[in-house]
Amino acid sequence: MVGVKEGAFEVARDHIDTWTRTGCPYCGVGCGLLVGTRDNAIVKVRGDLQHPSSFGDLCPKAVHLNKVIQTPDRLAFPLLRLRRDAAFVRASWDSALFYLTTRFRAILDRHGPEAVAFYGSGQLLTEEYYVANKLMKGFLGANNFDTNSRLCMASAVTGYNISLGSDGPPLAYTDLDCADFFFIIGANTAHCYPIIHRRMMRRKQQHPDTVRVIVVDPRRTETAEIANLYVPIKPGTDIALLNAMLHVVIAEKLVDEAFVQQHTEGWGAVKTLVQRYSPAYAEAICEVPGALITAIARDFAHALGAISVWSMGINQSTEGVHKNNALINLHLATGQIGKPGAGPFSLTGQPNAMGGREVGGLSHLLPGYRSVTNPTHRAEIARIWGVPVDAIAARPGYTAVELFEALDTGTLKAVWILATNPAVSMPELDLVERALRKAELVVVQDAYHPTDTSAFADVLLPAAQWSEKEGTMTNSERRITYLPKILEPPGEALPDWQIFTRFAQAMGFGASFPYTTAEEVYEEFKQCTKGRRNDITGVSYARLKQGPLQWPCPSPDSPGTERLYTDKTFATLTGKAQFIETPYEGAREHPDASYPVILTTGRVKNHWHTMTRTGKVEIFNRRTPEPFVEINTEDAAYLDIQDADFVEVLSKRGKLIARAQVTEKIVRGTCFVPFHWGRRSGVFNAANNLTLKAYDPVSQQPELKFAAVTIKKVMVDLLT
Ligand SMILES: Nc1nc2c(c(=O)[nH]1)N[C@H]1C(S)=C(S)[C@@H](COP(=O)(O)OP(=O)(O)OC[C@H]3O[C@@H](n4cnc5c(=O)[nH]c(N)nc54)[C@H](O)[C@@H]3O)O[C@H]1N2
Ligand SMILES: Nc1nc2c(c(=O)[nH]1)N[C@H]1C(S)=C(S)[C@@H](COP(=O)(O)OP(=O)(O)OC[C@H]3O[C@@H](n4cnc5c(=O)[nH]c(N)nc54)[C@H](O)[C@@H]3O)O[C@H]1N2
Ligand code: SF4
Ligand SMILES: [Mo]
Repeated sequence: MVGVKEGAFEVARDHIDTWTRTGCPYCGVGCGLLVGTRDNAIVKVRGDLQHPSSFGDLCPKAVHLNKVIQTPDRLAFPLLRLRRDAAFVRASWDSALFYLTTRFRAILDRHGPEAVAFYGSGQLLTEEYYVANKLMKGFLGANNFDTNSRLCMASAVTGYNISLGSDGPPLAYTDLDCADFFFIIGANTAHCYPIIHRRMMRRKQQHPDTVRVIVVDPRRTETAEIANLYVPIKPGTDIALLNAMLHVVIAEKLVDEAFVQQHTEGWGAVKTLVQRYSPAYAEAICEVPGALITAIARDFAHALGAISVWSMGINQSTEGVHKNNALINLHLATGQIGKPGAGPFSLTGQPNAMGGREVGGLSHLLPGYRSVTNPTHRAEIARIWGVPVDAIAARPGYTAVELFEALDTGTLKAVWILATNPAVSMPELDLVERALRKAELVVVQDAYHPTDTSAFADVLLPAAQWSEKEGTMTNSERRITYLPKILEPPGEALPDWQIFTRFAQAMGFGASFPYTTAEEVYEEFKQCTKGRRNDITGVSYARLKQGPLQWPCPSPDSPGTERLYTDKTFATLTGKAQFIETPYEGAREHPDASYPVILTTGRVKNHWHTMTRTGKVEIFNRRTPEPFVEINTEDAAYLDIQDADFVEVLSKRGKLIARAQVTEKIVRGTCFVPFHWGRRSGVFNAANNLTLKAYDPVSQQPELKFAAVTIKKVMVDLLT
């Protein structure tokens, strides 16, 4: 009887009133979803067959979205406290905004515009970024709007800019269907970009004799299962490998001389530089056998279409920009760019990291791929915003790490954190906690409370999240998807753009922030892209409701653009792509006798970042219930560590304690810890207790993939 009852209940629960087309709120693959709802609740999520980026495919994170949206820990009302040791009390929006304007005005009056900052996220909708960015850069007077994209895509942005003259991944996913060489370096596509991964896998399965896949990673991840060749590399040494590949290309006369002559500059200097990177020389640095390096270089150059696919294993480094440039150098030397199935494809992690770059969501950028340091760019944006040219500061604002350092030293007084959880995701959590404790004012705008970061807030603002608001996002292949509002948000939660619009109005900037809908914001932003690389003036909500579009799309009758640089004219002043000298320098911290092991960090299948959402899905927690430390089998034997033993990992910054996963799938001398857990789950659970804040000098992206640590076994009874 019970069974029948439950069965009946299942049928009733699965009854769906409406299916709505939307985009996925997780990763940058940007799959199209169909969301089945009933009574203001999501019942089921399916893949959207009509979405041109995913054709109905989706991964478990999206399938289980129905369990993460309407939860008891949703932040539904503004909460306020006048002292950090006091309990939060509920406030109306009016009183919360009144409190915030009073505090902001006082800080601005006393300390000037540099004393306040917004810290956002690649998970905001394009419209939301735009409003927050405009408020900070055009009206509050400093450029202190940075985002977690600084921890994610900053090196790729800078790499593309320097090498090709503009940001923007040049490829489309259709290129994955016609490439015959995939060079996956520093990306775990199987776990982090499952639908792109499946697409590459399909291509290989269909053409097993002609398509080759190479995976370069210090860990033999599930991604390596589709590889013809897995290349175990010592962390932090990719430049040596890439320079040596170029060395082989030159030595074996595989350079596309015509392409190099006609479409590039700077070849001579790079040619000279890589002379010393013989495969044997590189082998001594990256520990990849020279013969293997030669073989990969040959395959790369001989391929009809070679695509390199990379992500955080390349970007999150003190040499992240040069790693990007070194990869692009290879594409330029072999002419593997601007034709079907070829090119350097940086995968974007967050669902709208691309939109963030388009609206200028980093502290040195302005909307439409512009820079705050460029006077013409400032003038163009000032005109659209209706402010005097000098209203936009010429100096870049604080970047993510600088922002927390400035809170720590007291130069920065107030921070408004939205759609990111820095108390888990930033390097050197001691610094982050100290900074947040010292701050005069911390505003946290999130969908949930408590989070690791909300614990430090004075004011908590409830954000409507995915499915509860409308707007747009751009995925890794420059494709914009419209996401409609499907559900009512809980309590008084508001879309992020509305919160900033109301705050701007309360600050007295109402005339410049008159928005009543997300579409009005979008229409204004669109004007900022006119004539720019990421021109979307031909894209309207009405068009997007018919289906997603790839930019540039400069007129209403433009079908959008599948692939960039097909005419081999690059975005530089001369139209030529730039070869960049990329000497190998190595990671900032060196293992030594006290800290002999290299730590690298990253993700697991199905958990999303700081787990405010995926942490609510039972089967994901069952699969990965707690942090762990991957240790190489031989290292473990040497340290007398058995699988599942508790180990202590210590760096100069702090400590982590977790179970060991002893495996041959990680190179010797290296360990790996996922970063999903923060201190709220246990002080010593956090990978970012160990990481360091050192960053790339140009992109200012911190080194989250390399720290020196020591590991030892701990007895559990000593822990209790
Ligand atoms: N399941 C899941 N998917 C996600 C996310 C998530 O949290 N969970 N987050 C999304 C976001 S925002 C991002 S940015 C992407 C990140 O996607 P990925 O970059 O693919 O993920 P990571 O695990 O951070 O790192 C990728 C790989 O880099 C390797 N690596 C480390 N050091 C080096 C090195 O020096 N050289 C090389 N060649 N490889 C190295 C690691 O071993 C790891 O396998 O994933 C997106 N997708
Ligand atoms: N050690 C180590 N650290 C890392 C990395 C690593 O590889 N290793 N990777 C880095 C990278 S690439 C990234 S992208 C970051 C990610 O790190 P975070 O951005 O800190 O991670 P999330 O958990 O995605 O945080 C998003 C927050 O926004 C909230 N939220 C969700 N939807 C909305 C909304 O619509 N509005 C608002 N206001 N809030 C919302 C969520 O509840 C959550 O608190 O981590 C970085 N940190
Ligand atoms: S691959 Fe990424 S975008 Fe596609 S369903 Fe999974 S998480 Fe969402
Ligand atoms: Mo990311």
